[in-house]
Formats: sequence, C-alpha cells, structure tokens
Amino acid sequence: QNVNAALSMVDESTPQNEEFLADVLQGLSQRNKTLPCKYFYDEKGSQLFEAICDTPEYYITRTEIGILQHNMAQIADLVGPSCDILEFGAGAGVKIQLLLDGLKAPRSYIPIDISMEILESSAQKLARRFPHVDIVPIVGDYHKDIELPEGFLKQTPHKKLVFFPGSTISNFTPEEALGFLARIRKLLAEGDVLLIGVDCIKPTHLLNAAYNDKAGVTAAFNLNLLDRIADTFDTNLASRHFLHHAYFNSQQSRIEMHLVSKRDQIIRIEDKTVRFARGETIHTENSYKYSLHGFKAMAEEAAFETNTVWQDEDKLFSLHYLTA
Ligand code: AVI
Repeated sequence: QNVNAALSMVDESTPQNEEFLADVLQGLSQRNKTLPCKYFYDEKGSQLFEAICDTPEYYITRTEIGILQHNMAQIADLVGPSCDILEFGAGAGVKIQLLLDGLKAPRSYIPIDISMEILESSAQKLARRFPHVDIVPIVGDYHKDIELPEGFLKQTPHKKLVFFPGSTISNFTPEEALGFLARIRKLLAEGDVLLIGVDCIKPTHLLNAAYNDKAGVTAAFNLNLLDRIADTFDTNLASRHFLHHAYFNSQQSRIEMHLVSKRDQIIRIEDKTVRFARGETIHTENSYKYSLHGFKAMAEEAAFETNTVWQDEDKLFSLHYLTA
C-alpha cells in the first residue's frame, strides 16, 4: 500500500458555502460584475472541463501531452534519478502518468488539491499503476499561501520537481502569477525544478475558436457557474437568461469569458438583490497568453533560472523547465 494518509489538513479553506456566498455577492456588487473562476469546478463543472479538453478546438491539453511525450527522455535526463514530484491540483490523468512512467525512478508523488475526494480517488488509481512510488496526497488551496508541513520539503536530499501543467497559471492575473511563482520558489531548494505548461500568444481566430467550441461545451461550462449558484442559494437566478461570450483581448493578452444578461432583470440572492441591464456582463474568467520571452521574464523575476523550453511544431503551447 503506497498511499499515505493525507499528511495533514494544511489548509482549512475548502470553499464553504459562506465563503462562496460572500464571493458571489462581492463580485456581483461591483460596477463591472465578476465571479471568481475557481467556482467553475463543482462536479458538473469538472466534467465539463474534461469535455472541453476533448473538443477539436481546445488545443491545450492534447498539445501539452504531445510535448511531454516527445521530450520525455530529455526531461528525464535533466531531472536525473530519484526525485519527489509535487503537483498543484490532483492529477490522475495522462500527464502525471507520463511523468511517473518517463522519469528515472521517481520516489514519491505529492498531489495537493482542495478536494479530499478527488485526491483520494486519483491517489488510489495511481497507486495501483505505480506500486513503487509513494503517493502522499495533501489537502490545500494553491490560490492561497501554500503551507506544507514543517520541514516537509527539506527532509530528503532528493530533488523536488513541481509539476504545474495545463496552463493553469493563465487563470491568474500576471501579478498573481508572479506571486504564485515566487511562493513556489520559496518552497524549493537550489537545483529543484518547476515544470510548467504555459499557453502561447497565437492568431486571434485560433484563440477565439478554442473558447467558443462549436458543440457549446465551453458555453455550458461558463453557464454552469450560474446553475451552481442557483442550486446552492435561495435565488431567482436562472442561467437561461444569460449567454456565453468569450473573446481575445489583445491589449491585455488574455481570453475573457463573460456571461451576458439577455434582458433587464433583478436577481435576488438570499437577502440581497442585484440589478442587470440587458447586455450587461459578468466577467467570469481570464486566460492569459504569454510569449516565451514574456513568461521567462516573469519566471526570472520570481528568482527562477530559465533553463529549457519545449514547444510543439506550431508553437501553440510551451513547457518551461525552470530551476531554483
Ligand atoms: C484551466 N484553464 C487553464 C482553462 C483555460 O484555458 O484557461 C480553463 C478554461 N476555460 C475555458 N476553457 C478552458
């Protein structure tokens, strides 16, 4: 049995309904209404996200997998033998399996995720496939300060590899992304590695297509946030009165996702009311796109050495190998 019990509840920030409600009301009371994208991922939202990854327009997942497959031997040589892998967000999918298969005798895999259930099911799955790897799930929220148990990372002389795939960093603002990189850097000792997937700037029509897939999966993903609010709170909010809208904002180098009100409406959520004019939007997500140079500059500002970067042939996506 190579799954250790979750080491500790390092963070008690599992989004409780109270925090969810406070965030919803705070976001909707602003002049430019917003909702935090981290609330996309309830059970239905997580399933929809998986489905987005399989749409023909959303190139990110399959391109990153291709880059990992194509360069695994070089990645394994760079990392060397016997490392400990940390991942923010629990991966049971293809990407972590490629790493666990391709690296030279990884010792342990430490997934850090907000959801104990997701951690447990992915850990069990991986434990069966990789009996020689120690799986040590930890409950924690990487959007906040990452507090690993005292001395946890310093207790072995082995190299640490932090894996942050999927361009999840894109959903932070550049300031937040820099702060996140700096926090990871502080967890690492000299020579440790951050292997991070970052989506690249590319022609606008490709970006717009990726966030407006023909089958409407991304639209359903965006609208599900309203269903989640409606299912959780006492409200007259109904997702059918909103439309999905996503476009590339080239000034800010980001995809913006919005929910557009189809009509004038007054929404009551618990004991508060929010007014919408027809056409008014709720800004639900940003997905920043980086040039190689732009991301390297940010990594260096966070005190990483930029080492090697791999891309696919079409230069859609990048995988950066950063060292502490
Ligand atoms: C998770 N994240 C990197 C995705 C992205 O591309 O920004 C979330 C997503 N939103 C719409 N489609 C996918």
